[in-house]
Amino acid sequence: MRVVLLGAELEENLGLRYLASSLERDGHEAEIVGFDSEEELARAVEQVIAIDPEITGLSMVFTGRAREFCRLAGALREAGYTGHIIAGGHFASFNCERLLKDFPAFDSVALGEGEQIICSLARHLDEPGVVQGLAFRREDGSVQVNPSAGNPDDLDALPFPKRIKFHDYFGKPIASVLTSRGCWRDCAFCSINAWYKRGGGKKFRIRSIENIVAELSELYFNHGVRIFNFQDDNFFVPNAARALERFEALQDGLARKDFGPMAIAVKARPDSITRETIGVLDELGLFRVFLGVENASVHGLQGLHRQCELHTIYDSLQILNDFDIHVAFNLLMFEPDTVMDDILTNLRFIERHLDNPFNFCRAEAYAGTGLEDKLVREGRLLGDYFGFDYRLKDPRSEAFHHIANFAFFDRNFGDYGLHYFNMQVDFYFQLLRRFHPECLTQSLRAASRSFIKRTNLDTYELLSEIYDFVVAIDPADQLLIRAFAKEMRTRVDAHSQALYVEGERILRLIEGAYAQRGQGRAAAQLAQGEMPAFGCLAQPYAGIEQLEAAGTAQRPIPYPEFKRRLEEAAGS
Ligand code: B12
Ligand code: SF4
Repeated sequence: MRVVLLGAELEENLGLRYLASSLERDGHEAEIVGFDSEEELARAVEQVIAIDPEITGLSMVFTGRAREFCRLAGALREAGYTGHIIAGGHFASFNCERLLKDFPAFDSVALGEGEQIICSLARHLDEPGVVQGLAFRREDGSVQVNPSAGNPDDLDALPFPKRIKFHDYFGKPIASVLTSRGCWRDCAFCSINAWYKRGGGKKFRIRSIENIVAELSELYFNHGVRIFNFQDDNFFVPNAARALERFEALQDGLARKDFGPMAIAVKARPDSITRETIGVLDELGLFRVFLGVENASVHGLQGLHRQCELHTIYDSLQILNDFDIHVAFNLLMFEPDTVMDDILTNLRFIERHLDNPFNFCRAEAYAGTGLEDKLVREGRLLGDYFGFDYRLKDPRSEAFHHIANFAFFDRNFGDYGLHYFNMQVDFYFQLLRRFHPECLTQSLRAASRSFIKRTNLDTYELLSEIYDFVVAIDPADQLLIRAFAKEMRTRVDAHSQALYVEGERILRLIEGAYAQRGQGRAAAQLAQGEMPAFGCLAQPYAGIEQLEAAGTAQRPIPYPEFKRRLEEAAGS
C-alpha cells in the first residue's frame, strides 16, 4: 500500500519518520512531504495527487497550524483525491470528534503514538472498526472512537526513523534523535502529560543504551552525522544518579564504537541539571541546552504546576554557564493568575540572566491540559478549539500582557524574530567553538556575547517601561492602553531592526571565520576593519581551557583577582 505523510519539516520531523519506517517494515511504501506554511499548500497537494496514495496522513501536532492542515485536507479533496485521510498528533487527537464532525475531508484520527495505529489501518483499511486507538467516521456520519491499545512499552522494538536528507551547519550534518518518550511531570500548560494519558500505557519510557548507540552509529558512520539534536522532552531520567549512570554508559558505548568529535543539543528541566551529569555530557560534545525555566516567581511556578524549586533554576543556569555552552530558555511569563509582583520578579530574573538568549510569552491553554481544565472550571475559557484564549484575572497584569504581546509580537513570534535570531547567533558561535575553536577569536566571542546581552537588555528596558506605564494608569482605560501598545510596537520594531543589522554582521563574521579556517585568516580579517581590534592582533580564542589556565572557568571571581591570575598565567 502507498502512504504519503505530511507535516512540519522545520526540523527533521521524527514523528513522520517513525511512522514511515514502521510502514516500510510492514511492506508498505511511505513517502514524506514537508508542509511548513500556507504558501506550500498547492505544492503539497500536487505532490500527493502525483503519488496517488491509498492513505494520506497529516501530522497535526501544533494547535497554531491546525487550520492550515484542515485547509490542506479540504484542498486535497477539491483536487480530486479520494484516498483515506488520517490525521494524528496532539491537536488532532484531542479534538478528534470535533474534527471528524466539522471537516468531512478527514476519514479518521489516530489517538496516540501512531506506529501501530497506521500499520493496523493499512492492514484493515476497509474495516476501521478493528483498528485500536482510531477515531473514524461511520457511514451514517457518526463518529466511533476505538479504545487505545496504549502506547508501546518497548521503544527498542521500533525500527529507527526513516532518514531522508540532513541539514547541515558548517558542513556537519545534523539529525534529530529521541532516547525516550514522554515525561514524568505534569505541568499545567504542557500537552505531553495530557497526550500520554490520552494514548494510554506508561507515560515515560526510555530506550536501552545499546539501541541508542546502534542508531547513533548508523547516523555517524553511514550518514556522516556530527550534530545530534536530542528531541526528548527532558534528556535526563528522573533520578540524578541514574541519569549520570545512563550518560556514562552512553559515553562508554560510543567510545567502544570509536566515535570521533560530535556535538549534542538537549532539552532539560532545571532540576535535572547537576555539575556531574553536565560534565559527562560536555565530554560527549554538549553545545546547547534548551532549559525549561518557564517562570521565575514561586507563584508563577505554582500556577504552571512546575514542581520545581526556584533555587534549582538559578543553580542550573550557574552550572550550565560555567560550562560555557549555548543555554537558551523560555519564560511563560503570563498565566491566568499572574499578578504584577510575578511580572516584576520575572523582570528581575531577566536582569540577572542577560547572558543567555531567551524568549517570553503567555502559557496557552492547549486541549487536554490542566490549564484548559482550570479555565473551563472557572468559566474563563474563550475562543474555540483552534485556539483557546483567556484574560488574566488581575486587570493590571492583563494590561501588561496585552501591551507586551502586541509590542513584541514580531520580536517574539516572527519567523525570524529577534529573540530567535539571538539564539541562532549563540548557536552558531557555540557550534563552531565545538568543532573549530581555532577559527574563533576573542573579539568574535566578545561580539557575539555582547549581541546577546544587548538584545536581552533592550527587551528588559522596554518591558520595564511597560511595567512603569501599567502601574501608573487605570487598567480599565482601554484607549490609553491601545495607544501605548501601538507606540511601543513601533519602538520595539525599530530597535529590532538595528539589532538585526548587528546580529547579521556577527553571523557573517562567524561564517567568514569558518570559511577561512586553516588559513590563519580569522584574525587578519578582523583586523582589516570589520571589527575594531583596538590596535592589537586578535588572538585565536581557545575556549574554556584558556580560562581554566587562569583558574577562572568555574565560578565568577572578583575582577582584580581575575586580572591577577591572568597575568600570572601569562608570565608562567
Ligand atoms: C521538535 C519540536 C519542535 C520543533 C519542530 C519539529 C518539526 N517537526 O519540524 C520546533 C523547535 C521548530 C518546534 C516549534 C514549536 N513547538 Co514544538 N515540539 C517539538 C517536540 C519537542 C518534539 C517533536 C518530536 O520529535 N516528537 C517525537 C515524535 C516521535 O512524536 P510526534 O511528532 O508527536 O509523532 C507521534 C505522534 O504524535 C503520532 N503522530 C503524529 N503525526 C501523526 C500523523 C499520523 C497520520 C498518525 C497516524 C500519527 C501521528 O505518531 C507519531 C509517532 O509516534 C514536541 C514535544 C514532543 N515530545 O513531541 C514539541 C511540541 C510538538 N511543540 C509544541 C509547541 C507549542 C511548539 C511551538 C508553538 C513553540 C513556540 N512557542 O514557539 C512552536 C511552533 C512551531 C510552528 N511554527 O508551528 C507543543 C505542541 C502543543 C500543541 N498542542 O499545540 C509540543 C507538543 C510540546 C509541548 N510540550 O506541549 N517544536
Ligand atoms: S513542560 Fe516539560 S517537564 Fe513539564 S510536563 Fe511538559 S515535558 Fe514534562
